[in-house]
Amino acid sequence: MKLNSEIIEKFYNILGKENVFTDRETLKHFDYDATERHFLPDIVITPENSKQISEVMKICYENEIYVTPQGGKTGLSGGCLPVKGGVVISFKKMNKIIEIDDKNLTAIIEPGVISADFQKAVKEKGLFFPPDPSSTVESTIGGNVAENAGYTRAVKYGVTKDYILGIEAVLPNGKIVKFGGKNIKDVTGYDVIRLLVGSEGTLAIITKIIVKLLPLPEYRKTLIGYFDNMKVAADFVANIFQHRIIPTAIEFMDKITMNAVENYLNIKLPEAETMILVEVDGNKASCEEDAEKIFSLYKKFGAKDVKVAKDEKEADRFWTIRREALPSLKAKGLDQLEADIVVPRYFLPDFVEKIHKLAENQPIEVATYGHAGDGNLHVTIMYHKSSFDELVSANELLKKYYIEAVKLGGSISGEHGIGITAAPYLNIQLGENEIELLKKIKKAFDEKGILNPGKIFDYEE
Ligand code: LAC
Ligand code: ZN
Repeated sequence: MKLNSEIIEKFYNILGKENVFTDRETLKHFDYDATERHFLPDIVITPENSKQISEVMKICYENEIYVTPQGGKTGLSGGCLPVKGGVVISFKKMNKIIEIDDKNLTAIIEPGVISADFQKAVKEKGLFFPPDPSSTVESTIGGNVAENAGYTRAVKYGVTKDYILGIEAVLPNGKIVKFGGKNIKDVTGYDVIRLLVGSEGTLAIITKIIVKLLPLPEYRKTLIGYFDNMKVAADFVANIFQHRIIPTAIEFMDKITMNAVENYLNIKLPEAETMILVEVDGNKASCEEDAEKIFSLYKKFGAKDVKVAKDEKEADRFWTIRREALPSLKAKGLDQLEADIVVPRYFLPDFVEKIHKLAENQPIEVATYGHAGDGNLHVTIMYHKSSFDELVSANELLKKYYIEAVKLGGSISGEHGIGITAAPYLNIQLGENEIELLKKIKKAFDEKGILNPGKIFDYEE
């Protein structure tokens, strides 16, 4: 059913007029994410608490109105896009850090908290929340939880799901549920928390999050180096692990990405096939020791321009080169398809080689960068939409990449989610039985299919 004035009136009563928007100008601020696709919602609401969301959902459930939760709009798979219109729930006003408990090492936060703000708040207390995606200054914790965001520290610290101890959520029918708490251990009933984390806002609307914190590592050491051969770089990476060192991050960028970063940041990088950044953290002595070993491994494997950051400022400069990969490629101004592929870590160079081979003789440019330590690479296919040939080959290539990844035992998404961009390819990785089970789970939460429709399954352009 479409929204009508009677329903909007009810929203005014629940939320107050100041939290309900129907004018086109405002709606346009909520119609996109980092995929740069646009879908206009019919109405945007900015609730202030879970009770209001519950009341709104009861109305939407009864009237079968589509609802899409939305965080910082930095997603790369379209997870927060209202592809079928309806209501967008923005968490702008549910952005409070309710508590940082330094005795239990936990925090309670609302989903609209900006990741970087939370990072800062815990750091000030000498604590640490490892999940910190590249989009940290804009993305919200709720979005990170919904997408089970990865980030650069996953090699050592795991991904977002490893830090979520408790969740409060509103079901599509308006009922409020709570699972978990501050406990490190809890096996009561099914692990609904794990199910909701990474469910891309399709099962329930997360309204409160309890996270686990760690003590802030006292020290970090960041190194950067460049290789002429990606396979050698992979052997270098494997060797770090063989020396029983688990770095905090191992990041890479190929030549095309490096060139884009050079242009975007107006800097000069060494001529090479690939850049590898390695960071270790922990206590000072062990960091120094590990950094020394890693430095000699860079050298042993023939890397050039190897540098160990002298101080925090220099470390941040190394990180900027890597963090700016995505905006630098976007700045090239071409149409893009993006894939967020994972393969077992050591197969990464074989896969990158395959990617470039498949793109040979195509009127298309393909760049790769990402998290070498996780075998997680972001593939950016750049083309001109206006050319039918390029459009067709870009889409064919994307599909081939997914097929090759799965052949290697990989996955079609490591950290960006399936959303709408990877939805047409879900059956490359999952079989009929698996998809059937996922659909039953969706139905158990959302029998009318009103919550975040068109995601993960059956998306059609
Ligand atoms: C990154 C984002 C795009 O790794 O996932 O920079
Ligand atoms: Zn990434």
